[in-house]
Amino acid sequence: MYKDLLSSVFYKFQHNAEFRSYEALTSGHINATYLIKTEAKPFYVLQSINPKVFTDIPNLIQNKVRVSEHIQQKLAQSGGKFPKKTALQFVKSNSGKAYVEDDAGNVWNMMLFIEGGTTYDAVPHSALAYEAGLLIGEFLKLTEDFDAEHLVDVIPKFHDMDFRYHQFEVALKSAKITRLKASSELIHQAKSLKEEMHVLQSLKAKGILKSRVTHNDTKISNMLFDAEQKGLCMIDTDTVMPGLVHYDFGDAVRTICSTATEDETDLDKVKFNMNYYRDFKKGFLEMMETSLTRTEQKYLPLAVKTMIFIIGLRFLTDYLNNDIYFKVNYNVHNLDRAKNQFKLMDSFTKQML
Ligand code: GN1
Ligand code: MG
Repeated sequence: MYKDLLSSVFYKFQHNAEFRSYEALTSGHINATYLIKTEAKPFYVLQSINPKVFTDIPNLIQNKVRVSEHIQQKLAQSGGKFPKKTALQFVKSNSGKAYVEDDAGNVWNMMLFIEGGTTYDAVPHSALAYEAGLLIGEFLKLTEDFDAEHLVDVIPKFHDMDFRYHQFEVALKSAKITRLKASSELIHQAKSLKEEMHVLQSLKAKGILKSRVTHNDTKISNMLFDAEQKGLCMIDTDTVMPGLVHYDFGDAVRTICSTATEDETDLDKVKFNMNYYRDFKKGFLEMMETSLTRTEQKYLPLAVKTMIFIIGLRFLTDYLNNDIYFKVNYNVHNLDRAKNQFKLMDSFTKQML
């Protein structure tokens, strides 16, 4: 059945390919994504965007397409200066649009599948942390001359601490007693860190830290590497919007420097790997050092703590709200994810700040 739906959506896009089979790509928490296998290569990636999370899907897709085209152009003009080899390529619909709607009103977009690309859920060794630093640094470098004004804020205040903290406080008021009890320790920690976790936000509000084009979801599984473990491109650009460089730096470190995945429930396994941090930062600064102000550089370590905190806080808030945002596989999945993030933050703080 689902095959029929995917096939019918697939043929609404411009190509001469023949649909053969599909595979669900399940690593994301938000959208539904499928690899479409065709009779001959290239294969395609077909994705339906979650309308509960993204309310302005046409503009979301336009953001992604524009940024990808910009990167493609820059790579073509750079004469091999950048190690990154490619950017996402979106396919137009038969009527020339960037997306199609199915009969149920779901909105789909499609990309060419990048052959030979691999993603990781955890970093296996230091060299990959360094390559990841180059890759995200390069993404920011290649987009720094793209006018962020041309991007629509698809999720306004996405990494805004006031907004996320307010959502947490609202959730506290309506949460079930059982869920409040189960998360009481984390709630206490979140409250005690409130002030420190607003520092970046207030520097932004004062104009001391400036917005630029940012990816906003730089977890390791959103980075594509080739067979030699060199960076190919950043994927999942749904949240490309104006933001602070700290968001992308901190969010990348959050998953790259953890000794376990976000879903690990054995907290003894969750630690912050300082060697990976040094190597990631080295790669990142090789690309970005000349673009960053002194103040921006000074706040990179705090960005790490802040981004681990904000994602942990969002998992906790969603747990308190009875799991209405992130996909969950079991009752305390979001609580486990929040505990995992708070443990990681603690390990980072003890070693670094
Ligand atoms: C979500 O797109 P996906 O599932 O990789 C979330 C990110 C979180 C991430 C945590 C739009 O990312 O902000 O960091 O989960 N994306 C959105 O794994 O909320
Ligand atoms: Mg995402």
